[in-house]
Amino acid sequence: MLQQVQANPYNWPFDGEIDPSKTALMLIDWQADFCGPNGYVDAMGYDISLTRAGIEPTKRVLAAARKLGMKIIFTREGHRPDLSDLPANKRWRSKQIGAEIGSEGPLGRILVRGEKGWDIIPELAPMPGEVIIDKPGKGSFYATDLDIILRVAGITHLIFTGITTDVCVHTTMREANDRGYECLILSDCTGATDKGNHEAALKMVTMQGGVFGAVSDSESLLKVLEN
Ligand code: C5J
Repeated sequence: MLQQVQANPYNWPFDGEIDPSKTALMLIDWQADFCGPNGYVDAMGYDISLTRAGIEPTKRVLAAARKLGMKIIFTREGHRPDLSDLPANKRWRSKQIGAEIGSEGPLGRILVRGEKGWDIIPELAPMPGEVIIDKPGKGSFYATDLDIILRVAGITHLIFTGITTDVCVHTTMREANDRGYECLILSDCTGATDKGNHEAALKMVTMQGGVFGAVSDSESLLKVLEN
């Protein structure tokens, strides 16, 4: 068992010590389309230095979590090559901003499964045996087998890294919180397409006594994991 992590608005987890056998590290959508040059986020004109900022701290947390034998869960947002799981409004909106999902780009077809842009970046590549969840939406529980995988493995606590803070990370954390998982998000292991949105998303977590869980950072967590 490991001691609590310093976090806001309460030291995490709420129920005392961290049990690594009941805790999973979540790596949400560390895909080239969200943080690589010429990917989806880049094509929309956003600053990818904001979504890349969390790569190095997440690498350190991932290494520590692997050493402790914690469950590691990767997710990927993407669609079937025939786009049969792509809602018309999602496609239309992406076209409006000049990065139509399913269209050809420098990293292959945007957000399509199997393409270069859809791949997880090499810095945070999964190892054999680690779970990868493919999802068509922003949340990682919708239209996936994530919940059954966590429950069969006896996981009750989730630590979140990934991109983007305000979209896929937040949606997944909210879905997890409603399912009773005890959640922690790491401020420097996440990033958004807008700095203000990143900060607002983190602040939202801390309201109402920790409405979706708690917020910490890699340094505070590593102090506990590497102790
Ligand atoms: C977005 C994501 N931002 N992975 N996806 O569209 O957060």
